[in-house]
Amino acid sequence: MNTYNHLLNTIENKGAAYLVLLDPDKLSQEKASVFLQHCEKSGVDGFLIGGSLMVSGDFEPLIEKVKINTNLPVIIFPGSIDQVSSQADAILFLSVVSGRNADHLIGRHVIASPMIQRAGIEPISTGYILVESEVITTAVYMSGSMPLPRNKPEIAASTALAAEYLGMKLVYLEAGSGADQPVPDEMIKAVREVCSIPLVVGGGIRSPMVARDKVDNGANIIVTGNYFEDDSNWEMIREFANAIHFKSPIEV
Ligand code: 1GP
Repeated sequence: MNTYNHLLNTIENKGAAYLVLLDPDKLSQEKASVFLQHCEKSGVDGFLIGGSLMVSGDFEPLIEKVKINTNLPVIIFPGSIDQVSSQADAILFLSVVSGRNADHLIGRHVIASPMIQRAGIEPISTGYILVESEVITTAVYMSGSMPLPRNKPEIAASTALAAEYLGMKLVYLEAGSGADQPVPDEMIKAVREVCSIPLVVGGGIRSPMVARDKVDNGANIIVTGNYFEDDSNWEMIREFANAIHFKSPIEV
């Protein structure tokens, strides 16, 4: 089964899917194996790997580590065109549809497409919507585009619908890694009302309750990253997974 269908099945069977974002700059090689195995045992459905700006360059070794330590899918979440690897299962083929920077709407894609085809990994076309947060996030800055105003759910809904009509397979509402405020519930609801493709929500989600609110308002896939950079929070992974998998929580 391809990764997109795996995500669709997970959404169908568990209510919603839970992906953990791994930032190669932040997850130490020593701790990675323990963390990855813990994620799998706790009910995580897959990993996103990548970052808007990658400094350390430990991208390939981290994908390899996931493959050695777990059976979960690895989906590249690329911040730039050098984040393509044949070791991954899939790549989010992100078009920053909230912005008007042609390079991030289609330009980089022209360069990346042959690389993805050569790598033999599954591209999952994704309408990526950067939502305004209190601070300028790395994703907003690096994309050179204006984020969508957080108090304008109707713009988000129209943008997401346009992405669906363009044939994209996912819509991703992104508040930005480490955002003070996650994507507002009203915005998720407005997008859900008009869109039928799965809706990914990430950025600034730091509690199972907030994750569940996002799902209750229409998110189909929840992404968390930052919160687990502190290993004292690892014990919460199962609680996140259970809050998100409302149809089939794991017995504790
Ligand atoms: C993925 O950027 C997010 O969409 C991850 O955000 O690091 O704030 O959880 P956090």
